[in-house]
Amino acid sequence: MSSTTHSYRPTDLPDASEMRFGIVVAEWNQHITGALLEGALRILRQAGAGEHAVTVMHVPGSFELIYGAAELARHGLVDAIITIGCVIRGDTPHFDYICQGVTQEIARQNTEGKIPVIFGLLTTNTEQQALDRAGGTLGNKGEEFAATAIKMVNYAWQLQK
Ligand code: DLZ
Repeated sequence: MSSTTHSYRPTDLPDASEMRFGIVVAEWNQHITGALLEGALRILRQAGAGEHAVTVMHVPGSFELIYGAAELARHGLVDAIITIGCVIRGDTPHFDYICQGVTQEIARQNTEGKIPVIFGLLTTNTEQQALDRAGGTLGNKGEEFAATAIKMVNYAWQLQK
């Protein structure tokens, strides 16, 4: 994991071997979201999450992350959900509407739902900025999304004890 993106390392993470994760991935800008997904899966595995403990679901665009995450949570099969999408301002006439809609709805799901929903939406001005964050010069943000999910499940479980 690149040290330029954040300060924590995979070895600092709680054991994820008993945790179940859902990942909802947007198909728009697939070359970016696919790389973010790979990064997220890598960290989940390194932290001990089993192959069958990770459910990956695909939705068409970032806007559909809202429904995708809400429905996945409703089924009660996972302890946290990671959303992964990428909206590039230059390519997207209604960039602000998509970004605001997804941000507000994922925030709402975190306060009204029962499990953490990780906000893994890259919002960049250019494709290069997105590439930099999807395994490029600034590391892979997917790793950070996964590490955050593990930490939040651990947080929830600590409160349940
Ligand atoms: C329509 C659209 C556009 C123009 N750009 C993007 C984008 O950059 N990233 C992304 O994830 N999705 C984009 N979409 C699709 C919308 O998220 C959504 O799928 C459609 O508006 C249909 O609801």
